Formats: sequence, structure tokens, C-alpha cells
Amino acid sequence: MMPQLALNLLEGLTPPQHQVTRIEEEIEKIDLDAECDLVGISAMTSNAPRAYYLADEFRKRGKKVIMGGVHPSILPDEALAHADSVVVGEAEGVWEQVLEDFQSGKLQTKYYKPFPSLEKYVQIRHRRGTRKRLFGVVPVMSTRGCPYNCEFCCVHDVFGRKIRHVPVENVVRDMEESEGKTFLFLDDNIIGDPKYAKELFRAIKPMNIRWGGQASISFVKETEMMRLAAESGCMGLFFGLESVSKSQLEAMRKSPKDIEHVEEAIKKVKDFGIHFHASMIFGFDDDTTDIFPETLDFLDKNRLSSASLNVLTPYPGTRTYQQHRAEGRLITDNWRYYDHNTVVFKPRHMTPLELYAGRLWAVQEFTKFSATAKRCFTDYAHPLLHLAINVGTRKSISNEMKNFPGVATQLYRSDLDALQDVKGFPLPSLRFVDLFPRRPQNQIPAS
Ligand code: B12
Ligand code: SF4
Repeated sequence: MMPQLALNLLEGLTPPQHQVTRIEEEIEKIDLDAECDLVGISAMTSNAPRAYYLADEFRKRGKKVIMGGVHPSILPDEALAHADSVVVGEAEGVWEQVLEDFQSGKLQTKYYKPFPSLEKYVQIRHRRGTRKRLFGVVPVMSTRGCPYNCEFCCVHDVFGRKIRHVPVENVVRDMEESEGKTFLFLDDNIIGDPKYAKELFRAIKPMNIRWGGQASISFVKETEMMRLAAESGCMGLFFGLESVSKSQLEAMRKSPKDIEHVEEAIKKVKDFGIHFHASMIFGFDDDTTDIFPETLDFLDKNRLSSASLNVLTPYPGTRTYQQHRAEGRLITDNWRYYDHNTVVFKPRHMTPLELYAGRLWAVQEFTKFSATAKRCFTDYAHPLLHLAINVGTRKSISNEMKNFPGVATQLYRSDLDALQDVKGFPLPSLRFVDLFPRRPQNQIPAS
């Protein structure tokens, strides 16, 4: 995976008198007995239990622990049961104070400076070496904040609704100093402020680089925007389309209100040679099991060569969480399952098991070799990107499939029992086909 930008940033914000060791557990082993004065841990919701375990272990060994990142920012009091202090929200403008307070023995329990200026964006010397990871893709960020207000997302609360910018010259400086040739912008919406985005694209055009990022579909509003993005090296963009369901499209502010406009937008993006990666969510209140084949049909019809197929996840700090909690529909409060893949709530028109298995089925169908190969010919512009994303997704879905019986037994026991009562088969022989009795047989794989 790609290096975590948050850790680069924290290192960059740390005054030079301190020595910093940065560890990413995804690729490095953590030494709980390492010599250090202070431990900082970053966590999102799905890895919060692991982060809390590590924090507890470090504290047992007499270390002070500071936590930050999306999950501790939303639930600082929960995090404080495991850490000495929590940085709520962003570290810019706060981190130096944390270190000073720690040194003078006056560490506070919470630090919060909402929506700081981004003039102090990370010093690049700390990002050398990132080129060696994930095909040398270097993470970079140009803005924070999101004006939209999607009910399943916490970004607008944690990072604010107003878009804040890193000065274009700083972005360019950082990109140049990284010596990278391929970049991923981690912005929630790279074109959130169209004027700034165009300025940025003009500035990076002479660098002769390739880049990807995330954008809202309003990207297609201006031909000039698409042209500048393509000319500056944009290979592909990730679009949160979320759903093909009419009611869901109507409810979302960030998308066009009907599928025809979405389809038109896809075509425009592809006409500029930009890879269109669609992100879809299954499990909205109106979704039935028909949503799986409908979504696959949509991807197929629009010749979309890669996609993320997720389940709705009621992350804490979102309206979706509040709603599901108030309605008694959460089936676990173990955060490790809050990962966009596992179903942690009772959907309205399916069982949790149907939603869980339906998504697995959809991803398997979408990434099976024949389907990937067929789509390859629809994406002449970036065949390698297409292949890399699909092969990667196929690999992770195979791992998820291995965990299917374990997760199903753990979380969806009553659904399984009901199925076994009705159909009289044991879990090991459970096939997805058994979960979709209403679907035509020719659309369903045998296992
Ligand atoms: C880029 C991104 C990714 C990239 C990550 C690339 C990389 N290696 O950096 C990719 C595409 C891989 C990804 C994957 C996923 N992501 Co993501 N991702 C983002 C995104 C858009 C930006 C994150 C980022 O790097 N921002 C830039 C850095 C600098 O900001 P930051 O991490 O928040 O750090 C700042 C502060 O939080 C703080 N801070 C952070 N850590 C610490 C630690 C300490 C000690 C201190 C003091 C401060 C501090 O200081 C930093 C500087 O101010 C966010 C949305 C967002 N705006 O946060 C979603 C987001 C974090 N992702 C999310 C999710 C759900 C996922 C996935 C689970 C989705 C999936 N199933 O595929 C996976 C999980 C991957 C994994 N194993 O970790 C959710 C998390 C929700 C939640 N409550 O947990 C978010 C918030 C998106 C959303 N709209 O809901 N993601
Ligand atoms: S547009 Fe994206 S970042 Fe903004 S609120 Fe919606 S899901 Fe979150």
C-alpha cells in the first residue's frame, strides 16, 4: 500500500530537536519495547481496536501515548480510555504545542484547533523513499474540507465544509522534491474549488507527471477543467457515484439526479482519456437484492473497467450511524467490522447475510478473469491501471471469501439458522445461490 501521508505530515511538523521513528504496521513490525519518550498512533474506525491494544501495551510499558486520526477525532473520550491525550481533527497548529506540553509535564487530554491554515504543509524531506511503495506512487494533498454533506460520511464534520488550500507553489515544490513521477492526490474532491484546481493543473502540467485522485461528477461541467486535468497528466479519477438507485441518486447532493446524466458524465470523462473508477455502495434503505445485478449491469453498460463495490457502513459521527443506532439496527459495536466490506447493520429489504454475500458475489462477478479481460478492451487509455486495480481487487476478495464462513457465523448466526431451518443445509455448503432465491438462475454463479 501507499505510505500514510498523516505520518509524513506529523514528522514534518515535528521540530528538529526531536528524533522521530515512523512505523507503518502494514509493512513494518512494531517493537513494543522500543526506546522512546512518546508514542503517537493514528487510527481510522476499522483499526481502532488494534490501535487501542497497542496504546494499552505501550502505556503498560510506561510510555505516554497520543492518538489522532479520524476515529479518535470523532470519539475522543473512547480513545482517552487508552491514550494520555487525543488530537481532535488536524495536527497543523497543534502538534508543536503537544510536544512542548509533554516536555514540560503539562500534557492536556485533548487538543483541538479546528480547520487550521494549510500554509505549513509537510516538508518534503520526510517523504523520500515513498517512491519505493505501490509502484512508486507518491501521496500528495492540495485541499481539505468538503462542501457536501453526505449522510454516511464524517469528512464535513472533521475537516469542515469550507475547502482550504495548500498554496499551489507548495504543492508543486513538494511534488518536485519527492522526485516521484506518479502521484495520488488524497483530496476528497480535487476539483472542489474549480478555480484553484485549474490553477493547480496548469502549474503541474510542465512537470510531465502522471496523477490520479478523487473528484465529484461536477468535474464534467467544464470542458476546460477536463482538458486541463488530462493535459496535466491525469490518468484516472475515483468518483463516488454510490448508487444506481433512483431514490438514492435523488437524495444525494453531489451527484446528478438521474442515471442518464451520470452516464453522460462517464462518457465525457472517458473521452478525455481519463480512467473512470466508480465507487458504489450497497445497502441503502431502498436497496433490495436486485441492487447487485442492477449495479453490475450499469457498470457493464457504461463500460466501466474498474470499480469499488462497498457496503454501507454506519461510521460513528455520521447521520447514518445515528439513524441506525436510534432504530436499533446496529448488529455489532465491534469497530473492527466497520470496514466498508462487512455488514454491521440490519438493512431494510434484505437480511444482513444477503447484503454481505451479495456484495461478495458482485465483486467476484465483476473481477472474474473473463469479465476483467473483456473490459480491458474498453479501456485502451490505461490497460495497466485497469489490470492492476482489477487484479488487486480480485486478490482481496479471495481473502474475504476465505473469511466468509467465520464472519457469517460470528455476525449473522440467526440468518444462517433461519436458512438452515428452511433449506436444511449446513454452513460449509452454503452457496450464494441459496441467498438469492428471487434472482434468475443464469445471473448467479454456482458458488
Ligand atoms: C486517501 C484516503 C484513502 C487512501 C489511503 C492512502 C494512504 N495510504 O494514505 C486509500 C484509498 C488507500 C484509502 C482506503 C481506505 N479508506 Co480512506 N480515505 C482517504 C481520505 C480521502 C484521505 C486520508 C488522508 O490521507 N488524508 C490526509 C492526511 C494527512 O489526513 P489525516 O489522515 O486525517 O491526518 C491528519 C489528522 O487526522 C491528524 N492525525 C492523523 N493521525 C494522527 C496521529 C496523531 C498521533 C496525531 C497527533 C494526529 C493525527 O493529523 C493529520 C494532519 O492534520 C479520507 C477522507 C478524509 N478526508 O480523511 C478517507 C477515509 C479516511 N477513508 C475511509 C475508509 C472507510 C477507507 C477504507 C476502509 C475503505 C475501503 N474499504 O476500501 C480503506 C481502508 C484502508 C486501510 N487499510 O487503512 C474513511 C474512514 C472512516 C472512518 N470513520 O474510519 C474516510 C474518512 C473516508 C470517508 N469519506 O468516510 N483511503
Ligand atoms: S462528497 Fe465525499 S467527502 Fe464529501 S461528504 Fe460526500 S462522501 Fe464525504
